[in-house]
Amino acid sequence: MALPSTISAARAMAEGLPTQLIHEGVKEYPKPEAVKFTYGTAGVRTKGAILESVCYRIALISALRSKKLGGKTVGLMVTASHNPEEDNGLKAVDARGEMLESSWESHCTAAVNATNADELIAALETLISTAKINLSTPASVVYGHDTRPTCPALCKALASGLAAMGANIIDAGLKTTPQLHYLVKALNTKGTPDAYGEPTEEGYYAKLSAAYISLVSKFPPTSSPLIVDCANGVGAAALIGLKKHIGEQYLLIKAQRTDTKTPGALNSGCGADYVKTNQRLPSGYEKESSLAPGERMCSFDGDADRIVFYYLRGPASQPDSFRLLDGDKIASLAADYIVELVKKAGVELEVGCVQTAYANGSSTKYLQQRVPVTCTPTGVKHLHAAAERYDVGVYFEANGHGTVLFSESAQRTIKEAEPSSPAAEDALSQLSALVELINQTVGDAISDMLLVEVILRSRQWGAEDWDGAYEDLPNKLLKVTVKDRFAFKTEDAERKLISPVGLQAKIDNEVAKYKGARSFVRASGTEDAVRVYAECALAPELDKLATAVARLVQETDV
Ligand code: 16G
Ligand code: MG
Repeated sequence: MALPSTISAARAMAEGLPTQLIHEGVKEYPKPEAVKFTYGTAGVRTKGAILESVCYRIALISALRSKKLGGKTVGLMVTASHNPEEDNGLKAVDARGEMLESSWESHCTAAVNATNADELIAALETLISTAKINLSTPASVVYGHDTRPTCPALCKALASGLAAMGANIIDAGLKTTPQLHYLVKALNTKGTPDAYGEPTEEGYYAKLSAAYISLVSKFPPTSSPLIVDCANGVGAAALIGLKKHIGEQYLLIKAQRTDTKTPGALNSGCGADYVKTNQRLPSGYEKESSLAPGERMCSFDGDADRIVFYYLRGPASQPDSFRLLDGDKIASLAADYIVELVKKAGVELEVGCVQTAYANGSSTKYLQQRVPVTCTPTGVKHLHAAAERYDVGVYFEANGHGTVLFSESAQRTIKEAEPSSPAAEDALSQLSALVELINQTVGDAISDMLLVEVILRSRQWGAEDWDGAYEDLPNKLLKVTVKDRFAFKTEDAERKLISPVGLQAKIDNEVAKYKGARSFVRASGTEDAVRVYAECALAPELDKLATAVARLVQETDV
């Protein structure tokens, strides 16, 4: 189908939805039969080969979202993050660079499951009347994609949907997910007093690198390189871009797993999810590199919005040498550092931390002794919203998704404060640079990597010093396949099951048998399974506890 001219489509919009074009689009991108799509925590995610209809339809909704927001630019990102290469997905980004407003998710689900054009148009009309959208408002949408082979076809479907709606289309090309979020925010704030940065990929590197260099330049450099596993994904390209802006005297990086061309390489035996889930080095690392004990290493995921660090305490051949520094450890490092700076700066700001039930109990205990801590359900949007309630909200999932949010008033306080001493002045200027360094729109592997490097450099710490903050409780994550995962409903930030009735009491009984134990069960938002998390004080008891809870889930499955 040829792309309709934006002007004629825009004219048609003034009268109503471009129904003729939508009929053509649905014909060109038919919904696969017998597939039910869900727009959930990570947008829609499934096999890339069956996603064209989803892209076309979510594009229509994005144009409506932009209209709803008075023509501000919204974003679409084509990625399946840490999932295997044949998967793909689509995620919508709102005008301030945050996740799509959650009340729109059900409209997305309705639109992607409509079986024909009339049903789709009806779903869009419901959205238009519910959200009171003025169709004559212009629309603008920027989209980007990761390195998956299905991306070009999906982007084509997406562009076709945007053109049908007469939207202004900005094709950002290959981007990390956080870069796309950055672009949305930068485009919408350009030329205003809140300008976030140049709305280009170069602008992103320039902003981060300037802040990073100003933060580290007064500390002696670390001589050992940071070994970065790019998951054979888009993070590899971003790292090259970043290195052009930050000289080796400031950051010595050894990039690994940068192969974005070999089919099947993406996230295979590497990446943040592999390292976190298996609690081990990327596959093959031991053989390739002469890994000195203590050397800092980190892994991005496939779209570079997640990062975990790790190091070896002894020789790679010893199984207990591997030490993980996950999202919880990053949160603790960041919260400590920011609390200290706020104190030194002499400003009144409440620093708080947001975690999920997956946070290791030791990290929660450590953080609670220092800052207020909130627990939310899994998924970035929940943590992000809770972090916005603090002046400075540090949020991280254990899996490495996270960032730090400085509220508008906190930013003003930092900017306008009158320092009472040279030390306070220095702390204030470091806080100002942190506001620039940290991607405030969403967790960002590159920005988080730089943040960790800044803190380690300023403390003159190695990985082992950082690791010393607390000792993780032994923990395990199991996946149970059930008939209907939606039967598993939770409350109290996913820490308690309310359905199936009676199961929670049985889990509590089991947990009570072990020292310092905790376990919870929740339905996955991204896979057709139920997840079981267990932790306890004594490592030899862990398997028994996790298996017992998993068995309870299986027995209750109806
Ligand atoms: C998605 C979420 C991530 C969460 C994960 C949980 C976003 C951008 N991503 O990847 O935050 O940790 O889902 O997966 O919100 P699960 O529901 O399958 O356990
Ligand atoms: Mg990701």
